[in-house]
Amino acid sequence: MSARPAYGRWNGTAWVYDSETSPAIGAGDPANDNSRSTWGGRIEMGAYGNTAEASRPPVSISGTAAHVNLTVITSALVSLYTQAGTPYNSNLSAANGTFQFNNVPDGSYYVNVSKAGYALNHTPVFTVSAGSAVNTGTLTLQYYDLNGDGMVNILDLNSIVQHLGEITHQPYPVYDVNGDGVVNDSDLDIVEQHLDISS
Ligand SMILES: [Ca+2]
Ligand SMILES: [Ca+2]
Repeated sequence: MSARPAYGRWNGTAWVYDSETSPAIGAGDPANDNSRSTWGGRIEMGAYGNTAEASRPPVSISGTAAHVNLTVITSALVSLYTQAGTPYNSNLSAANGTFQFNNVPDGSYYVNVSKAGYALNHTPVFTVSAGSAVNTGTLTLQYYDLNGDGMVNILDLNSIVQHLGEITHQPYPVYDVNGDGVVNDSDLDIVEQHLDISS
């Protein structure tokens, strides 16, 4: 059990990347049967090295969901899709807005973030390969359901009208949907373009 994996190994709390690669694998004890090694679910990596699956490095994709003013958004639905649009995995953003997908196979993907009352956002397609740790950065979402009744409707437009001209304040500029610091016609226009988005 002295051989290390080609790229990454789980040390109990995080993936560790060793500088040694294939030579260490080739030097592994031939008595170790690695033919059944699988990639993905295994944390205890006692045997590795002689299969493509075993030597595949872990890939992680992470990022943050936030409002346009960068206030984090918790419990946003974060979905990882293949380039072809096939869902691969999904998760909810954490209390600090972050999300992460681990052990993603090599390939091309995009990340979609959505939450009720918000317009969805997604990343461009990006490609991950051997040992990648991709951070998508902050994905911002526009909030349209201003009164929180589950629909983007005339009531939301009315609420903006009632606050027109107000300088917005932290932490959450409810009526300043485009985050430019003031409640204005631009906010009305945006919400109007997204009427009837339901939760
Ligand atoms: Ca509403
Ligand atoms: Ca505004």
